[in-house]
Amino acid sequence: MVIPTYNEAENVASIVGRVRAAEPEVDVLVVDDGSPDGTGKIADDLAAADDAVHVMHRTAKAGLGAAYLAGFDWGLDRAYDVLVEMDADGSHQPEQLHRLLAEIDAGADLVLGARWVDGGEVVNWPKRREVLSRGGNAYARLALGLPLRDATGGYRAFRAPVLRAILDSEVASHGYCFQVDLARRAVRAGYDVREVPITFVERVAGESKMDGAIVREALVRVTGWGLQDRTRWLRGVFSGQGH
Ligand SMILES: Nc1nc2c(ncn2[C@@H]2O[C@H](COP(=O)(O)OP(=O)(O)O)[C@@H](O)[C@H]2O)c(=O)[nH]1
Ligand SMILES: [Mg+2]
Repeated sequence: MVIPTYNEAENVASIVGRVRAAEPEVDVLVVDDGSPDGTGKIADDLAAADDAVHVMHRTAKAGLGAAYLAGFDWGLDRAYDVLVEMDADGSHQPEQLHRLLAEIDAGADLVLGARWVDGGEVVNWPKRREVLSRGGNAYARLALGLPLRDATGGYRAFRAPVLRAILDSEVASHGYCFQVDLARRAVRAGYDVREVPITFVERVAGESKMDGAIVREALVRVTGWGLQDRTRWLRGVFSGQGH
Protein backbone atom coordinates (compact mmCIF):
# COMPACT_ATOMS: atom_id res chain seq x y z
CA MET A 1 0.00 0.00 0.00
CA VAL A 2 1.36 3.37 -1.06
CA ILE A 3 0.41 6.28 1.21
CA PRO A 4 1.46 9.74 -0.04
CA THR A 5 2.02 12.35 2.66
CA TYR A 6 2.51 16.07 2.79
CA ASN A 7 2.22 17.59 6.26
CA GLU A 8 0.37 14.68 7.82
CA ALA A 9 2.29 14.60 11.15
CA GLU A 10 -0.96 14.31 13.09
CA ASN A 11 -2.26 11.47 10.93
CA VAL A 12 0.55 9.27 9.67
CA ALA A 13 1.16 7.09 12.76
CA SER A 14 -2.51 6.38 13.29
CA ILE A 15 -3.23 5.51 9.66
CA VAL A 16 -0.20 3.22 9.29
CA GLY A 17 -1.09 1.49 12.57
CA ARG A 18 -4.67 0.96 11.41
CA VAL A 19 -3.53 -0.59 8.12
CA ARG A 20 -1.15 -2.96 9.87
CA ALA A 21 -3.85 -3.95 12.37
CA ALA A 22 -6.61 -4.41 9.80
CA GLU A 23 -4.49 -6.23 7.17
CA PRO A 24 -1.30 -7.71 8.66
CA GLU A 25 -0.37 -9.15 5.24
CA VAL A 26 -0.13 -5.71 3.68
CA ASP A 27 3.19 -3.84 3.54
CA VAL A 28 3.11 -0.05 3.66
CA LEU A 29 5.20 2.50 1.77
CA VAL A 30 4.88 6.11 2.93
CA VAL A 31 5.94 8.53 0.19
CA ASP A 32 6.74 11.83 1.87
CA ASP A 33 7.59 14.94 -0.11
CA GLY A 34 9.88 16.50 2.51
CA SER A 35 6.97 17.64 4.71
CA PRO A 36 8.12 20.63 6.79
CA ASP A 37 6.04 19.38 9.75
CA GLY A 38 8.23 16.32 10.33
CA THR A 39 5.92 13.65 8.85
CA GLY A 40 8.95 11.95 7.28
CA LYS A 41 10.71 11.55 10.62
CA ILE A 42 7.60 10.04 12.22
CA ALA A 43 7.33 7.63 9.29
CA ASP A 44 11.01 6.67 9.74
CA ASP A 45 10.31 5.81 13.38
CA LEU A 46 7.35 3.64 12.31
CA ALA A 47 9.56 1.88 9.74
CA ALA A 48 12.29 1.27 12.32
CA ALA A 49 9.75 -0.48 14.55
CA ASP A 50 8.06 -2.58 11.85
CA ASP A 51 9.76 -4.39 8.93
CA ALA A 52 6.58 -4.17 6.86
CA VAL A 53 6.65 -0.35 6.90
CA HIS A 54 8.88 1.54 4.44
CA VAL A 55 9.48 5.21 3.71
CA MET A 56 10.46 7.02 0.55
CA HIS A 57 11.72 10.56 1.06
CA ARG A 58 11.41 12.96 -1.82
CA THR A 59 12.93 16.41 -1.64
CA ALA A 60 10.11 18.71 -2.70
CA LYS A 61 6.31 18.77 -2.91
CA ALA A 62 5.73 17.53 -6.45
CA GLY A 63 2.04 16.58 -6.38
CA LEU A 64 0.00 13.52 -5.56
CA GLY A 65 0.44 11.83 -8.94
CA ALA A 66 4.22 12.14 -8.90
CA ALA A 67 4.36 10.68 -5.39
CA TYR A 68 2.19 7.73 -6.47
CA LEU A 69 4.25 7.11 -9.60
CA ALA A 70 7.43 6.91 -7.50
CA GLY A 71 5.72 4.65 -4.98
CA PHE A 72 4.27 2.36 -7.67
CA ASP A 73 7.71 1.98 -9.29
CA TRP A 74 9.10 0.97 -5.92
CA GLY A 75 6.38 -1.64 -5.46
CA LEU A 76 6.52 -2.98 -9.02
CA ASP A 77 10.30 -3.39 -8.68
CA ARG A 78 9.69 -5.52 -5.60
CA ALA A 79 7.22 -7.83 -7.33
CA TYR A 80 4.15 -7.22 -5.17
CA ASP A 81 1.03 -8.81 -6.71
CA VAL A 82 -1.36 -6.00 -5.81
CA LEU A 83 -0.73 -2.29 -5.28
CA VAL A 84 -3.07 -0.11 -3.26
CA GLU A 85 -3.49 3.68 -3.07
CA MET A 86 -4.82 5.32 0.08
CA ASP A 87 -4.81 8.82 1.60
CA ALA A 88 -3.00 9.44 4.88
CA ASP A 89 -5.61 11.70 6.41
CA GLY A 90 -8.10 9.09 7.64
CA SER A 91 -10.60 9.72 4.83
CA HIS A 92 -10.18 6.12 3.65
CA GLN A 93 -10.82 3.39 6.19
CA PRO A 94 -8.16 0.66 6.39
CA GLU A 95 -10.90 -1.47 7.96
CA GLN A 96 -12.66 -1.45 4.54
CA LEU A 97 -9.60 -2.51 2.56
CA HIS A 98 -10.86 -6.09 2.56
CA ARG A 99 -13.74 -4.96 0.31
CA LEU A 100 -11.26 -3.87 -2.37
CA LEU A 101 -9.01 -6.90 -1.99
CA ALA A 102 -11.94 -9.32 -2.09
CA GLU A 103 -12.94 -7.92 -5.48
CA ILE A 104 -9.36 -8.37 -6.76
CA ASP A 105 -9.51 -11.97 -5.52
CA ALA A 106 -12.80 -12.34 -7.39
CA GLY A 107 -11.04 -11.42 -10.64
CA ALA A 108 -11.09 -7.62 -10.95
CA ASP A 109 -8.05 -5.88 -12.45
CA LEU A 110 -8.69 -2.53 -10.77
CA VAL A 111 -11.04 -1.84 -7.86
CA LEU A 112 -12.16 1.68 -7.01
CA GLY A 113 -13.41 2.55 -3.54
CA ALA A 114 -16.50 4.57 -4.44
CA ARG A 115 -18.52 7.16 -2.53
CA TRP A 116 -21.21 7.73 -5.11
CA VAL A 117 -22.58 4.20 -5.40
CA ASP A 118 -25.26 2.36 -3.39
CA GLY A 119 -23.84 1.75 0.06
CA GLY A 120 -21.13 4.39 -0.36
CA GLU A 121 -21.20 7.42 1.91
CA VAL A 122 -19.38 10.56 2.95
CA VAL A 123 -19.13 11.70 6.56
CA ASN A 124 -18.53 15.31 7.63
CA TRP A 125 -17.93 16.57 4.14
CA PRO A 126 -18.83 20.20 3.56
CA LYS A 127 -21.64 20.54 0.99
CA ARG A 128 -19.20 22.44 -1.22
CA ARG A 129 -16.84 19.43 -1.49
CA GLU A 130 -19.73 17.05 -2.14
CA VAL A 131 -21.04 19.22 -4.97
CA LEU A 132 -17.53 19.47 -6.42
CA SER A 133 -16.96 15.72 -6.26
CA ARG A 134 -20.37 14.75 -7.65
CA GLY A 135 -20.05 17.41 -10.36
CA GLY A 136 -16.50 16.39 -11.23
CA ASN A 137 -17.56 12.77 -11.53
CA ALA A 138 -20.59 13.59 -13.65
CA TYR A 139 -18.37 15.63 -15.95
CA ALA A 140 -15.72 12.91 -16.20
CA ARG A 141 -18.44 10.35 -16.98
CA LEU A 142 -19.89 12.51 -19.75
CA ALA A 143 -16.72 13.92 -21.26
CA LEU A 144 -14.87 10.60 -21.23
CA GLY A 145 -17.76 8.17 -21.48
CA LEU A 146 -16.54 6.40 -18.34
CA PRO A 147 -18.93 3.80 -16.94
CA LEU A 148 -17.89 4.75 -13.40
CA ARG A 149 -19.59 6.58 -10.53
CA ASP A 150 -16.43 7.67 -8.73
CA ALA A 151 -13.41 8.04 -10.99
CA THR A 152 -11.83 10.79 -8.88
CA GLY A 153 -11.41 8.88 -5.63
CA GLY A 154 -8.05 7.86 -4.25
CA TYR A 155 -8.73 4.52 -2.57
CA ARG A 156 -7.89 1.81 -5.07
CA ALA A 157 -6.36 -1.59 -5.61
CA PHE A 158 -4.55 -2.54 -8.81
CA ARG A 159 -3.37 -5.91 -9.99
CA ALA A 160 0.37 -5.30 -10.55
CA PRO A 161 0.64 -6.29 -14.26
CA VAL A 162 -2.37 -4.10 -15.04
CA LEU A 163 -0.86 -1.11 -13.27
CA ARG A 164 2.40 -1.67 -15.12
CA ALA A 165 0.61 -1.81 -18.46
CA ILE A 166 -1.43 1.36 -17.96
CA LEU A 167 1.59 3.26 -16.65
CA ASP A 168 3.60 2.22 -19.71
CA SER A 169 0.88 3.36 -22.11
CA GLU A 170 1.66 7.10 -21.77
CA VAL A 171 3.13 9.59 -19.34
CA ALA A 172 0.74 10.05 -16.43
CA SER A 173 -0.49 13.37 -15.04
CA HIS A 174 1.16 14.41 -11.82
CA GLY A 175 -1.65 16.29 -10.10
CA TYR A 176 -5.07 15.26 -8.89
CA CYS A 177 -6.34 14.34 -12.36
CA PHE A 178 -3.89 11.45 -12.01
CA GLN A 179 -6.77 9.45 -10.53
CA VAL A 180 -9.13 10.05 -13.46
CA ASP A 181 -6.25 9.44 -15.86
CA LEU A 182 -5.46 5.95 -14.53
CA ALA A 183 -9.14 4.94 -14.35
CA ARG A 184 -9.77 6.03 -17.92
CA ARG A 185 -6.73 4.19 -19.25
CA ALA A 186 -7.79 0.99 -17.51
CA VAL A 187 -11.32 1.24 -18.93
CA ARG A 188 -10.09 2.08 -22.40
CA ALA A 189 -7.68 -0.86 -22.41
CA GLY A 190 -10.60 -3.16 -21.63
CA TYR A 191 -9.58 -4.17 -18.13
CA ASP A 192 -12.10 -5.37 -15.54
CA VAL A 193 -12.66 -2.20 -13.48
CA ARG A 194 -15.11 -2.48 -10.56
CA GLU A 195 -16.36 -0.16 -7.84
CA VAL A 196 -17.07 -1.10 -4.24
CA PRO A 197 -18.82 1.18 -1.75
CA ILE A 198 -16.69 2.92 0.87
CA THR A 199 -17.30 5.31 3.74
CA PHE A 200 -15.29 8.47 3.14
CA VAL A 201 -14.66 10.46 6.31
CA GLU A 202 -13.41 14.04 6.03
CA ARG A 203 -10.11 14.57 7.78
CA VAL A 204 -10.23 15.82 11.37
CA ALA A 205 -6.55 16.82 11.60
CA GLY A 206 -4.24 18.70 9.24
CA GLU A 207 -5.23 20.52 6.09
CA SER A 208 -6.43 19.53 2.64
CA LYS A 209 -3.98 20.25 -0.19
CA MET A 210 -6.85 20.59 -2.68
CA ASP A 211 -7.30 24.10 -4.09
CA GLY A 212 -8.85 26.00 -6.98
CA ALA A 213 -5.79 25.60 -9.19
CA ILE A 214 -5.96 21.82 -8.81
CA VAL A 215 -9.65 21.77 -9.74
CA ARG A 216 -9.06 23.98 -12.79
CA GLU A 217 -6.15 21.82 -13.94
CA ALA A 218 -8.30 18.69 -13.65
CA LEU A 219 -11.14 20.29 -15.61
CA VAL A 220 -8.83 21.33 -18.44
CA ARG A 221 -7.17 17.91 -18.61
CA VAL A 222 -10.43 15.95 -18.57
CA THR A 223 -11.85 18.18 -21.32
CA GLY A 224 -8.68 17.64 -23.37
CA TRP A 225 -8.88 13.85 -23.03
CA GLY A 226 -12.55 13.92 -23.95
CA LEU A 227 -11.84 15.85 -27.14
CA GLN A 228 -8.91 13.58 -27.97
CA ASP A 229 -11.02 10.45 -27.53
CA ARG A 230 -13.79 11.85 -29.71
CA THR A 231 -11.35 12.92 -32.41
CA ARG A 232 -9.89 9.41 -32.44
CA TRP A 233 -13.40 7.93 -32.67
CA LEU A 234 -14.40 10.25 -35.51
CA ARG A 235 -11.26 9.40 -37.44
CA GLY A 236 -12.15 5.73 -37.02
CA VAL A 237 -15.68 6.35 -38.33
CA PHE A 238 -14.44 8.18 -41.41
CA SER A 239 -11.80 5.60 -42.20
CA GLY A 240 -14.44 2.88 -41.93
CA GLN A 241 -13.14 1.38 -38.70
CA GLY A 242 -15.51 3.06 -36.28
CA HIS A 243 -17.65 1.06 -33.89
N1 LIG B 1 3.76 13.07 -1.20
C1 LIG B 1 2.75 13.93 -1.46
N2 LIG B 1 1.53 13.73 -0.91
C2 LIG B 1 0.53 14.61 -1.18
C3 LIG B 1 0.71 15.74 -2.02
N3 LIG B 1 -0.48 16.42 -2.10
C4 LIG B 1 -1.35 15.73 -1.32
N4 LIG B 1 -0.75 14.64 -0.76
C5 LIG B 1 -1.35 13.60 0.09
O1 LIG B 1 -2.42 13.05 -0.65
C6 LIG B 1 -3.50 12.68 0.18
C7 LIG B 1 -4.79 13.41 -0.25
O2 LIG B 1 -4.61 14.81 -0.08
P1 LIG B 1 -5.65 15.76 0.67
O3 LIG B 1 -4.97 17.03 0.95
O4 LIG B 1 -6.26 15.05 1.84
O5 LIG B 1 -6.70 16.00 -0.46
P2 LIG B 1 -8.29 15.92 -0.37
O6 LIG B 1 -8.63 14.65 0.36
O7 LIG B 1 -8.72 15.94 -1.80
O8 LIG B 1 -8.70 17.14 0.39
C8 LIG B 1 -3.05 13.03 1.61
O9 LIG B 1 -2.48 11.88 2.18
C9 LIG B 1 -1.99 14.10 1.36
O10 LIG B 1 -1.04 14.19 2.41
C10 LIG B 1 2.02 15.95 -2.59
O11 LIG B 1 2.30 16.89 -3.33
N5 LIG B 1 2.99 15.01 -2.28
MG1 LIG C 1 -8.16 14.30 2.23
